[in-house]
Amino acid sequence: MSLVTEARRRAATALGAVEGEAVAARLELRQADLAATLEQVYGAKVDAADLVERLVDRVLDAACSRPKPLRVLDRRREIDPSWFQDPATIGYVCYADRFAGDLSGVRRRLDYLGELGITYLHLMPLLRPRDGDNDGGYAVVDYGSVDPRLGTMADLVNLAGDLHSRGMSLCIDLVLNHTAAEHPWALAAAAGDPAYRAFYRVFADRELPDRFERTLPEVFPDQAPGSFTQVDGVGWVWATFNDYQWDLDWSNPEVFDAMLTVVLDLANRGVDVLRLDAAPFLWKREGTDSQNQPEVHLILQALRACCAIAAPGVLFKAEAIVAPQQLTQYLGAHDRFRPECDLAYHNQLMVTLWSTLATRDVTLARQSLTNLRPAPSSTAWVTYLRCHDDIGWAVSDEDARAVGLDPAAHRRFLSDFYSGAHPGSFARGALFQLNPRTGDSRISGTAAALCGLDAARSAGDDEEVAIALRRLLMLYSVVYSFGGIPLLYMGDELALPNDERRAQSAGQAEDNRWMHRPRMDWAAAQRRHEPASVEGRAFAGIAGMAAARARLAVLQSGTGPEVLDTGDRRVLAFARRHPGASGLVALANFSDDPVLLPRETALPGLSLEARVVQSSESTELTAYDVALPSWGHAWVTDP
Ligand code: OTU
Repeated sequence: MSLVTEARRRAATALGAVEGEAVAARLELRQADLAATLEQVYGAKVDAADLVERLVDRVLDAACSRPKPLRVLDRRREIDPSWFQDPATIGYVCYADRFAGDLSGVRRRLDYLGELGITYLHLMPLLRPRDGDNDGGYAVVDYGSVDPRLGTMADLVNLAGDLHSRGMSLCIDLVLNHTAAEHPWALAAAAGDPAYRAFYRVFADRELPDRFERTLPEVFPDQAPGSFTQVDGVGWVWATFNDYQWDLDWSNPEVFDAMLTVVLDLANRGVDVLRLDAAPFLWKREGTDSQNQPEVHLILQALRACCAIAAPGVLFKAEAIVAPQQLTQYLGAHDRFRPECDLAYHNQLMVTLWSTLATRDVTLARQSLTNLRPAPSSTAWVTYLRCHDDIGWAVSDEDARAVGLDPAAHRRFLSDFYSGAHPGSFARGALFQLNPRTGDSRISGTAAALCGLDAARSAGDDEEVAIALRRLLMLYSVVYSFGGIPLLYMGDELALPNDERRAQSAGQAEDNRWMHRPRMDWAAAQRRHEPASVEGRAFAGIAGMAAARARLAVLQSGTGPEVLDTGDRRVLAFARRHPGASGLVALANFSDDPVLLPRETALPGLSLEARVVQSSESTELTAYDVALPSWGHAWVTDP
C-alpha cells in the first residue's frame, strides 16, 4: 500500500472521511520534498525511504490525535493561509514570570495586551530548564513539561485555548540546537550509552576540536570561551553557547526523529508558532564557521513538511541572527522557493535602525535594506526593535564600504555610542561580550535607555525626556509600518529603564543581558492612564500605531516595502503598496533638527488628497510640504 493510501485509511478511521482526505492530500503535496531533503541529509547513513516511512508514521499519529479545536483552527488557516500576514497581527514578547508571575498570571493579563492590539503572544522559554543557571531558559531538561515555577503543561494548554478564543496566537521557544547537559539524553550519553552518545558531538581529545576552532567564531567569548567543553570521563563535548548547553548532532537521524516528536507534541498542545532557537548552528562543517550550512535548510524544510501534514495551522519562526546575505534563505528563498520557515527575525532592520539613530544619516540603512533579498510572498518578517538578547552589529562589510564607512570602525563606533562612552552620546547601554582578540562587542540595554531616556530622566531634563520618547516612538513607527509582524518587547510600551536590580539569581550578575529583561513594573503600567507621564506618552504612542496599523490593508505582509530616496540623508522613507489598497509612505526623521520636505520627493505616488494617518506631534502636511519635528515620524496614505 502506498504511504498516501495508508495515510488516508488511518486518518479517515480516526477523523472521518473528509479530514482523512485532507491528511492524505497534505502528505501527497509534501511527500516529494520530504523524501528529497531527507535523502540529501541522511541518505549516506540510512535508507531514506525507510526513514520517510518511519517519520510519516509519527506524523500520522500526531494528525490522528490532534485535538478537535486545533483541527478547526487548521481548517480556517488552510482556507486563509495568509492569516498571519494580516495588518492586525501584532506581537508581544515577554517572560511569563517577569510579566505576570506564571502562566495563570498571564491568562489574567490578556486585557492589558488587548489595549495594545496584541494578537500574537511570544512567551520566552518556558519548558523545564536545568536547575541553577539556565541561560534564560535556553537549557532544557524536559521538552515535554513546563518549568514548574511557571505552571504545568495543562496551564499552557489552557492559556493557548484562552488566546485562541480571543483570536490570538501563541508562540514559544523551541531550542533545537542544544539540550541542557542534564537532559536525560545527555545523562545517558555521559553514562556511556552509545545510542545517546551519538546524539551529541563528543571527541576523545582536542585534535578535531582544535581543527574546527580555527574557523569557529565564539558566541560568548567572555562567559564561555571556545566551542567545546571538557567533561570528566566523557571527553570534549561540542557546546557552542554555555558549557552546560550541549549541541545536538543533527547528522544523526535519531536526533531528527526525537526533535520531530517534540515539535508535533507542542503543536498538539495548542502552540501556534515555534521559535526555532539558534537555527543556523544545527550543522557543523570543518573549515567553515559552522553556521547556515546547506543541511540546516534541508533539515528545516523536512521538519516543516512533517509539521504541515499533521498541524497545517502551525508556523515556524527562524531565529537566525545572521549576515544579510544568509538571512532570507530561512524563509525558503533559495534558487527555487522551498517552504521552510514562515517567519524570520528581520535583524537587518533592527541593526540599521540603531545604527542610523547614532549616525543620524540614513545612507547605510537605505543601502542595506535595498540590498536585502525580499521575503517570499507567502512568508513574513517579524520586525522588532529590541528583544531579550544583546544587539550585535551585523552590518555587512560590503554594505558599509559601499557607503564609504570602514566596517570595523563603524561597529566600534556603535558600541562606543550605545555604551555611552562616545562623547555626547545620549545612550546608556553596556558592552556585552567584548572580545579582546577581535575588539568586537555587542550592546545590552532597554530601548528607552538606548534612546536617551534614562540619561534624560536622571538629569531631570524634561525637554530631553520628550526628545528621547520621540526617538523611541519614531523607531517603533518603522517597526510597525515596514511590513511583517511587528513585535513589541515587554516594557517598551512604558519606556521601562534598564533594570538596575538584576543579579538576584544564578548567572544574572555575570550576564548583562538581564539589564534589559526587567520585571514588569505594574505601578508604572498604572500610569499609562496619565497622559502627561512618561508611561502615558509611550503607551498612547504605541497603542495608537497599533490601532492605525490594523486599519491599513496596505500593511498586509507579503510584499516588501520600497525604500525611497528623498534626497535628505536625515529621513528614512519607504513606500508600501498592495494591489487591493491605497499606497502608504512612511517617513522617519533621524536627526536633531526639524525637517521640511517637498511633497514630490517625500511622497512619490501619493495624490493631493493624501492624509497623515499616524504621526508624532507637530507633524504637518500642507499642499506643498511635509514638516517633521526632530526625531519625528509620519505615515501618509491616500484615502
Ligand atoms: C539565542 O541567541 C537566544 O536568543 C539566546 O538568548 C541564547 O543565549 C542562545 O540562543 C542560546 O540558546 O547567539 O547571542 O543566529 O544569534 O541563536 C545570542 C542565532 C545568540 C544566534 C542566536 C543566539
